[in-house]
Amino acid sequence: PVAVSDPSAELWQSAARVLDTNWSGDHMVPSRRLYPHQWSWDTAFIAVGLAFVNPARAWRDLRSLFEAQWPDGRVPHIVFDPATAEDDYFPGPGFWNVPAYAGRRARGSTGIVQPPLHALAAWEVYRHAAAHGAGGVSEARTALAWLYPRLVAQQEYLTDRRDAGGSGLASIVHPWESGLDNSPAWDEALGNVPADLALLERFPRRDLAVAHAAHRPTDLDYARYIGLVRNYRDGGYSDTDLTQRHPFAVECPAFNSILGTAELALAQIAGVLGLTGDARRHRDRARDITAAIARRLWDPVTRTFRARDARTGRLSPARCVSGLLPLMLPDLPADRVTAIMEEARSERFGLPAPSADRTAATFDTRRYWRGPVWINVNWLLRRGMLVHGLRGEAEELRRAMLRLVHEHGHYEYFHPETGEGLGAPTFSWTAALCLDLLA
Ligand code: 9WN
Repeated sequence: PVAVSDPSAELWQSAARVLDTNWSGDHMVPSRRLYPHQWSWDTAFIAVGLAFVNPARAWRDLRSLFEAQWPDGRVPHIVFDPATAEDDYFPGPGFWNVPAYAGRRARGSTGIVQPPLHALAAWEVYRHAAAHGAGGVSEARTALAWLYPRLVAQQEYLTDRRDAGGSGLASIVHPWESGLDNSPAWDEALGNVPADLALLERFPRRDLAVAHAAHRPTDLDYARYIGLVRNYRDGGYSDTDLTQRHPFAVECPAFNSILGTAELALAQIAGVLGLTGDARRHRDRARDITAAIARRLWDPVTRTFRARDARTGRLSPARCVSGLLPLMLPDLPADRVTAIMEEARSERFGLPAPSADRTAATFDTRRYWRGPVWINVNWLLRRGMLVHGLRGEAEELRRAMLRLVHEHGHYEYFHPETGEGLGAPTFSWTAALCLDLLA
C-alpha cells in the first residue's frame, strides 16, 4: 500500500472521488453544475479511467449512451437526463426537438455527434478487465458483444452519411461536433454562417450563469451555434446534400484521426469476438482514413495538418492542437510524424500542448479552446507518441499533465502560462484520465 502523503496516492483518491460525485445512477455527468447531462466523447474518456476503479460503471455509462443511438447509427452528442429541468442547460431537448424516428430513448437527445472515441474506450476497459478477476472478464466480453454492432453502425454513419466532401473523411456540421467548440480552426468556415444575435435574446445562455464569460465562447459564436442547430434541425437532421443545404461542413484532423483509431480498436474487438473477416476490414478502413487525412488535411508549405472546409475546399489557416492528433495513427508516414513532433515542440505549442498556437493573434489564455491546456487532447497526443515509440516524450508529457492537475485540481482546462484551473472545478474526464496516467 502507498502512504497517503504520496502525491500520486492523493491524486488517485481525489480523482476517484470526483468520479463518485459525478455518477448519476446510470451515467456520468461531465460536471454537476455546467454540464448536468451525459456527453458522448466525455463518456469515452471517463470509461478509460473507470476501467481501474469501477469497470461496471464504465460499461453502464457506455450502454446508457448507446441506448440513445439513432436508427441511422448516429450517437447523439448529449443524452439529456429527464430528471434535470429543461432550463438547466441550453440548448435543451425542447430546442433540439429530434424527430420520432430517432427512437424512444433518443427523443431526449441532440441530433449531432462528437468524435467516435468509444471503440477505443471499450477496448481499453476490456484490456484492463483481467485485473478485476474472472467476473470482470466475463462482464467485459458480454459488454463488448453488445457494443460491437452499435460501434460499427456509428462508424458507418460517419464514413457514409457524413462524407460530405466525397474525400473518404467525415465532415462535422457543427463546431460542437469536434468537441473543440470555439477552436480558431473553425473561424474562417464560421464566417459563412449567419449570426442572428437576436436569437440569444429569445434563448439566453445558461452557461454564463454558471461560468465566467471570459472563459467561454463569445455571444457571436453562440449565435452561430444556435443558428446551425436550427438549420440542421429544420432539415430533419438529414445529411443529404450537406454542402449545399448546410452552411458549415468541415473535415477536422482530430475527429478523423479518432475515426481511424476507432477502426483499429474495432479490429481488436472483432478479434476477441472471433470475427476475423471483420477485423481485416476494420484495419483496411483505418488505412484508408489515414491515407485520406495525409492527402486532404496536410499542408506541404507549413508542414502541418489543418481542418478543411468541405464547402469551399480551403484549408483553415489556423494551427491548432487538432493538427497534432494524426499522430495517433500508426500508418502515418514517418516524415509527417517528424513534422508533428517539431510543431508540438516549437514555440507555437510546447508540452503540455495548449489548444491553439501560442504565437497567433487569436491566442487567448482563458477562452476555452482558443488557448487553454486540456487534459483530454494531451492524453490523445501522448497516445500518439506511444504509438510511434516516442517513449521519452510520452513520459515527459505524462508527468507534465499530472503535475498540472496535482497542483491546481481536476479542472476542465488550465491557463497555458500559469497553470491556473479554469472552467468546471471537478471535471470528470480530467479525473478519469489522471487515473489512467497514474496506473
Ligand atoms: C457543448 C462536456 C462538453 C465537452 C466539449 C466541450 C463542452 C459543450 C458546451 O463541454 O461543450 O457540447 O456546452 O460548451 O467543449 O468538448 O464534451 O464536457
